[in-house]
Amino acid sequence: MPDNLTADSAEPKAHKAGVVALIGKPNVGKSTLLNHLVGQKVSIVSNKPQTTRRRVLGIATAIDYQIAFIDTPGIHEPHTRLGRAMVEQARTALSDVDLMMYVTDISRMPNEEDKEIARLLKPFIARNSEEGTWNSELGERNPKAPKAESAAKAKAKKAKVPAESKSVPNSELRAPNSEFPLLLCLNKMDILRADQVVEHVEAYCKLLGTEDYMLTSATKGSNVDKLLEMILKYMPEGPSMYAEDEFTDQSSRFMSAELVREKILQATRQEIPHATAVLVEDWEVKDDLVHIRATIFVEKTSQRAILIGKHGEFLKRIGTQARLEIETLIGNRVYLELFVKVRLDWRMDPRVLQELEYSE
Ligand SMILES: Nc1nc2c(ncn2[C@@H]2O[C@H](COP(=O)(O)OP(=O)(O)O)[C@@H](O)[C@H]2O)c(=O)[nH]1
Ligand SMILES: [Mg+2]
Repeated sequence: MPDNLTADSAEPKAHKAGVVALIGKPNVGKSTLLNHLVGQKVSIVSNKPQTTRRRVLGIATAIDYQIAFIDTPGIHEPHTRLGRAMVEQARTALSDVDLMMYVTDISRMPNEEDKEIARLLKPFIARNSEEGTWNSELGERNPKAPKAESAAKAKAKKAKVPAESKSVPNSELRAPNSEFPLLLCLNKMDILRADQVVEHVEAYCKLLGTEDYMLTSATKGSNVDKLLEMILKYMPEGPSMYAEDEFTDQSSRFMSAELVREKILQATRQEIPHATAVLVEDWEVKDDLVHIRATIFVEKTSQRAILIGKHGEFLKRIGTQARLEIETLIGNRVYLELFVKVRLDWRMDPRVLQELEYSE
C-alpha cells in the first residue's frame, strides 16, 4: 500500500445541492437574510409588512455546493386577491424542498400569527428520531416522550401506516405527502435583550418542536456563515441545478420594477405601500444606454399626488435611487422614466395581477 494513501489524505468534498424554503411572518427579515446568503440583492426589503409579493428564488453557489432558497410572501390571512395569490405562492413553496427554514424575529415572543404558522407547518415537519414527539391534540411537543417511541412513530409514518390517524380528529394534523426537516433561524439578535434570550429561544423551540436553531442578525450579517453551515448539513449530495453565475430566476425587468417599488415602500407610509404596484412597460437598449419605461400604479388620485410630489421632486428622488441600483443589477447605464397612474382596485383584478407577475 503506497504510504501517501493515509486516512487523512484530502478527498474532494462531495458536491451538495438542494432547495431551502424560507418561511415566516412578514417583516422578520427573510428577504434581508436571503440577500446575504446569496451575496446579491434578489429580494427587496422594507420595514412594511408584505413587501415580498411573490415567490423569489435566490441561488447561492460555491465550489462545493449550490443552494436554491425560496423566499415566500408571508403566510397571513388573505383579504384581497393579491393576498390570496401571495399565500398560494407560500404554500406551493412547501411542495418540494430539502429543508424548511422558519425565520422569526427573536426580539419578540411568538404571537398568534406565529402559532398559526406553526399550526400550518406542522403537517409538513418531518419528525426524526432525534426529536421528541408531537402531542397531536395539544399541538405541542411532548418532551417526556421516550426516544424509542418517537423513532417507531417516524418509521410508521414512513411506511405509510396510518398508526396515528385514528386518534387525530383534525385532518390538517395528518401528514401530507411530503415532510421536511425544519431549521429555526432566530433573526434580529442584535435587538434582542440579554435578559430575554433564554425565554424567547425556548418559546420558539417549543412552538416549532425543534432545538435546531441559529441566532442571526441579517442586517449585520452576524452568524449567517454559521447558519449556512447548518443548512449544508441538510443538503443532499448532487450536481448543481443552475449555472454558476445565475443568482435568481427573476427577469431583470421584474427585478427593476421591484427596485422601484422598494424605493417607494422605503419612502412612504400608511396605505401607499399596499396600494402601489410597478410595471416595466418598455425596455430598450439604445447605444450603450438601457432605456426603461415603468408605470407606478396607485389606487387614488391623492396617492398619485404624494408619489409625484411638489414639482415632481418625490418621483425624481425615487427614480434616481432605483436607477442606481438597477445599473448595479444589470451592469449598464440606465435611463429610467417613471409614470404614475391611478388604477382603482388593481389588487382585486386578476388580469392586472397577472400582468404584474404577482400570480401565475
Ligand atoms: N435590527 C434588525 N433588523 C432587521 C434584521 N433583518 C432584517 N431587519 C429589518 O426588518 C425589516 C424587514 O426585513 P425584510 O427582509 O423585508 O423582512 P421579510 O418581510 O421577512 O422579508 C427591514 O426593515 C430590515 O432592515 C436584523 O437582523 N436586525
Ligand atoms: Mg420579504
